[in-house]
Amino acid sequence: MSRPDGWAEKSVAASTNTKSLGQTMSFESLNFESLTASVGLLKINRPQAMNALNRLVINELRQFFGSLDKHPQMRCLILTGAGEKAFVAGADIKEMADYTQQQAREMAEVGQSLFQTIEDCRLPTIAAVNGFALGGGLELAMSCDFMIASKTAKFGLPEVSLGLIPGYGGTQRLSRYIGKSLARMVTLTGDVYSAEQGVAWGLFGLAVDPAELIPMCQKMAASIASRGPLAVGLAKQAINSGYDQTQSEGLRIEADLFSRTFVTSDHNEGIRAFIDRRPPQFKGV
Ligand code: CO8
Repeated sequence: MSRPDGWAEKSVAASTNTKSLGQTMSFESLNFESLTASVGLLKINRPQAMNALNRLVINELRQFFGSLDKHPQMRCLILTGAGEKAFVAGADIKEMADYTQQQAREMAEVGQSLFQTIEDCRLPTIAAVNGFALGGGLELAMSCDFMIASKTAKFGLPEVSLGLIPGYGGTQRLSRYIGKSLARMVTLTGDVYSAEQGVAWGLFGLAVDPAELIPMCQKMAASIASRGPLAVGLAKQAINSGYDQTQSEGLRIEADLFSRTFVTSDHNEGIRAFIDRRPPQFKGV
């Protein structure tokens, strides 16, 4: 696929700053830190622009998620926004201002492909929604495995107020989270809604005090990281692969993936540890 102007140049510039995961990662628009050996925290870091997704951010996220296979020690990633006010306030409106139809299509496809990679990747991801999650920001959060919000967070798909429609998957993923009627209400009004409302609709798993957001996500990430990593990956795959299928096809997928756990050493270890009344030592094999 050809890229909009400037895409390749940005890609090269960002890659020169990249160090390997697990060490300090250095991107221009992202901050990565290892909270523990197995849990990472990734921040979108453009607080002066409410962490809006410009080409650089999209490109660095592509690099970040593209390099995960080399880092099997990471078992869960928390994704959040830098600063107090925003998770991500959408795609960068100023950058989009002069797009042609062709560029708009290409940018939408690049972002959609990235968000699909996040949804499909082996690494469980938690969106810690710490403030405004609007437009592309909500679309990014929805590509994570689940979302935990600060009680002060706000969300919405305000694209229609700009004369646009969502382009990073919002018209498809929101209805899968909250149902078609509510998704149409959020999308067609373009209004901004509270975190509490998001919990009531099942969009966010929980809404917690702002100071508790990262600790809560870290606690959940620690639970995930302590489980059999192959089983966690296969469970995610079973839910995602079966979701848009008929139930009988979903059950076939589940039986297939369930049976695959029986050729892993981890399943022996998990069952043996239960019988021996000790914590399991999973190795991911
Ligand atoms: N893009 C670029 N800059 C932004 C964005 C954004 N999405 N959001 C905020 N900023 C900038 C502001 O322009 C401002 O910069 P400056 O100080 O240089 O003027 C700075 O961030 C601070 O913002 P505000 O002063 O507006 O802060 P407030 O606290 O008053 O308001 C809001 C915060 C409510 C979040 C407000 O900034 C806002 O409404 N932002 C826009 C939200 C929005 O409409 N998002 C949807 C964007 S469209 C989209 O996401 C489409 C996705 C699919 C794209 C596919 C192809 C590209």
